[in-house]
Amino acid sequence: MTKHKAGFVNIIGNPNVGKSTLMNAFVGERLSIITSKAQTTRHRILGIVNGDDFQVLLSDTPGIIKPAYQLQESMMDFVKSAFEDADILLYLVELGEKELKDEAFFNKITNSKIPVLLLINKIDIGNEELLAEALKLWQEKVPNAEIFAISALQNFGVTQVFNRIIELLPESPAFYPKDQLTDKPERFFVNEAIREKILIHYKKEIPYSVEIDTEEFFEDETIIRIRSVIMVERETQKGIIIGHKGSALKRVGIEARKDLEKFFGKQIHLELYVKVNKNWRSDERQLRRFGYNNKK
Ligand SMILES: Nc1nc2c(ncn2[C@@H]2O[C@H](COP(=O)(O)OP(=O)(O)OP(=O)(O)O)[C@@H](O)[C@H]2O)c(=O)[nH]1
Ligand SMILES: [Mg+2]
Repeated sequence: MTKHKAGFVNIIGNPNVGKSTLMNAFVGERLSIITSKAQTTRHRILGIVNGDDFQVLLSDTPGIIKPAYQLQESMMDFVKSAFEDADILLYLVELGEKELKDEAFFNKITNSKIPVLLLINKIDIGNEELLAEALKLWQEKVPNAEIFAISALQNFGVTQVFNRIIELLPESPAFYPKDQLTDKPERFFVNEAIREKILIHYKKEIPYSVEIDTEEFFEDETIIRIRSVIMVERETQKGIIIGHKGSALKRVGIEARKDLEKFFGKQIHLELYVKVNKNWRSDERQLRRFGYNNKK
C-alpha cells in the first residue's frame, strides 16, 4: 500500500503574474479573485486538493511589493509566513519578467533547502524565442529550481506541475478533513467577490482604499441573505463608489451576487452599503479586525 502524503505548497511571486489563476486551476474552484490589477490578493488563502492518498495544501499569497502602508506590511507578513511553513515552493514568474522587487525574498528562494518549482507563466502570449530566453535566464538566476513552462489561464502544463508536486510531497497524514476545500469562512468569499468587482470597475486609488466587512450571512433552505459594508477611507470616495443615483454601487451588487450564486449554488440576496472608516489601512487595530493579523 502507498503511504499517505500531505504538505504545504506555497505560491509566491510578483504581483499580477497569475498566482491566483494558478491556485484556482489546481483546486478547480474560484477560491481566489483574479483581476488585471496588481495587489488583487491581500490574504494568504488556502486551497486544498484531496486525493485518496494525498492532500495538497496550496497557498495563494499577495504579490511581493515594497510596503508603503500598514496594510501592505501585513500583506507581506502573509508572504513571509508562506516561506516559513512551505514543504514545496512554487515561484511563479511571467514571461518577460526579470526578478523580484524584494532581494531578501529572492535570496530566500535561491538559498531554499526545500524543493523550488519555478513556473514560467503566460506562455500563451509569448513565442518560442521568448520562452527559450526565459528558460536560460531563470536557470542562471535560480539554479536550485526545477523549471516548468505553463499557462495557468489555459490550463497548459498545470497537470505536469501537479504530478511533480505529488512526487515531492512528504509522507504525512492529512492536516484537514478530506472534504474541506479551504480554511476561510463563507464571509471571506463574500468580501472577496465584492472587492473583485470594485477592482474591476473603479480607477486609481479607489480599489486600494476599500475593505469589505460582511455583517450578516444568514442561510436558510432556499436563499442566503447577506449584508455587507464597503468601507472607504474618505468621504469623496464614498460618493464615487455609490455613483450617480446609486448606479455604480448597483452594478457591483448585481455582479457580485451572480458570482456568489455560482459559488454557493444558491439564490442570494445581497445588500450593500458604504461607510467611511478613516485611514483603516494604517490602523493596526482595524487591520486585525479585518483579518490581517498574522504577526507572530
Ligand atoms: N495570458 C495569460 N494571462 C494570465 C495567465 N494567468 C493569469 N493571467 C492574467 O493575469 C492577470 C493577473 O492574474 P492573477 O491570477 O490575479 O495574478 P496574481 O499573481 O494573483 O496577482 P496579485 O494577487 O495581484 O498579486 C489576470 O488578468 C489573469 O487573467 C496566463 O497563463 N496567460
Ligand atoms: Mg492574486
